[in-house]
Amino acid sequence: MSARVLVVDDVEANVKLLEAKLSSEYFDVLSAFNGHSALEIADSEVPDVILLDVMMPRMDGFEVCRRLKANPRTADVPVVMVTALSDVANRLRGLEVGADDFLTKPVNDIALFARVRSLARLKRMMEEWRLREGICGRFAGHDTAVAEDSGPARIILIEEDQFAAARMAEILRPSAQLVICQSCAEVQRQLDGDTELVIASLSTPRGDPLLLVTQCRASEMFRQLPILLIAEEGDLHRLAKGLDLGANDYLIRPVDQNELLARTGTQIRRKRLQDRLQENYQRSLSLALTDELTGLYNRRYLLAHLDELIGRVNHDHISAAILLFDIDHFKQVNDTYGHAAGDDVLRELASRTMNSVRSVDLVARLGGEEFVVVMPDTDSTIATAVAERLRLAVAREPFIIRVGGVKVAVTVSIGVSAAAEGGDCRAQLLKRADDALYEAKTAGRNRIVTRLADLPPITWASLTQRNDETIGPTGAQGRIDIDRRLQSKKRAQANLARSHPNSIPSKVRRSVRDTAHQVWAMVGPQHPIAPRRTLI
Ligand code: GH3
Ligand code: MG
Repeated sequence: MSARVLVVDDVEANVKLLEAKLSSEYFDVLSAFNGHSALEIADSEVPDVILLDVMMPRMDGFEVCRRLKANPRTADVPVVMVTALSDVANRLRGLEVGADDFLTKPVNDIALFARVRSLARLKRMMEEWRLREGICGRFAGHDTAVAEDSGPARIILIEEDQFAAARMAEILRPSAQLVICQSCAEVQRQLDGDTELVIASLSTPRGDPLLLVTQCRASEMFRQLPILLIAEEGDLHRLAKGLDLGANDYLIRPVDQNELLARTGTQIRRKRLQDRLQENYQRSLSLALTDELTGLYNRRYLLAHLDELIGRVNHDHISAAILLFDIDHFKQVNDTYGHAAGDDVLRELASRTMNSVRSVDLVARLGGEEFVVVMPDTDSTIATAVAERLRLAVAREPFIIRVGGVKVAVTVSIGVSAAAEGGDCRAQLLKRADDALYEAKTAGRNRIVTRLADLPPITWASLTQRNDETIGPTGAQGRIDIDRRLQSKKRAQANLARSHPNSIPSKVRRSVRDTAHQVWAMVGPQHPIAPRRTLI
């Protein structure tokens, strides 16, 4: 991964040295020689990481860092303070103004590269979540409020040295719920969805903490779990490996109390922010695609789904049918029992509908008191039978209104239509179902009407006919077009053979089997028409 790094130092030789080191590892390097130009470049270029010298004339690194973190454009850019001062007071001051890490001059290459890579990775991930949250928030029409950080964090600590473990526990306990483990295997048992941080000593004799880092990063559940490594001064190689594998931060022994508190605090705040962004994203996604009242899919999702399905009907020659239904005299329910009672009826209808169809069928609220069921691999005869089952499921038992427990008799009228191969589209399919629904309403309600397309049915002859359409343009592109059409036609033959074996003249049965094998060879085994014993 290449990252853009801004190097800030008033001594040109220092800038050149870091520039050379970073460029040799294929990082893209920007440079600034004072605080003011650093702020300008950071604002306009938004780098992935900033390496910031502390001692600079006019504006020192602490002030630059404070301003970077106060600017919303640069607040998420990780800042590494590069300093000759390794004393605790300066480190703490850096953490207070929002620095993410420190490197002490002369800068160790391994620590530098590992740090920059790990921080750049973190920034990109946060950007991705913020972007998704922003888009989905707009899409779903709600704003993304910041959740308050709350409660003590659950931290797992792997530390074989009991004295060190007890000391760390004493420091962390007031703001954390600490679980101390003696081995990596014990950590695996203790890890759960509530864990917010793992602190792992690299010198743990029982199990390899680096393996634990790899395992967490490979698992869906713990991919985002912060891991803080504790290393000895002489263990920098393993530490760099750990950071490369995905550990988030580290502490060098002897561990300073305030640095431990500051670094655990930063990781936990990040994890909570990330969880919030992820939750908002998922909520926005579901708000954008589902109906709030009933929990069913909404119109937007339904229309996109229908387009997709009709594409498959036309291309892969599967069958599909829809039911469009509407509550009879629903206005009277509202007028008699109130709007809240009407809402109860809508919710109960959604639930009865879900219980009347298969799990592969899609149930959506088109709007108001109008609903749609989309059924793949279903012809009009079966769809009409499902419609009757649904009509009875609604009419058989009265609906119970929550407030007052009143029983209300509800019925629905249903229009049924099936998608026709050879050029049907979403609008026509919905129009036919809507016409059928209108007919059911005018014929007296609480009934089903099925309306089919006025298109010639697909026959074996129409599929085997060699017409001019299969002979496309010549040349390489023409060849590809023809291959695609033949592929589609052969797939259609194979599907017809599977769904209606009796419609095939016996003399072509052998050729169909060959066709199925040929198509299978062309489209690969992942395609559903892979030859089956039952085909012929
Ligand atoms: P028909 O048998 O011809 O369908 O008659 P109807 O009364 O069901 O149809 P009409 O179109 O006259 O009335 C539909 C009513 O549905 C009017 C509207 O206020 C109500 N409605 C639409 N959306 C909601 C909703 O979300 N909640 C509630 N409670 N009522 C709704
Ligand atoms: Mg109605």
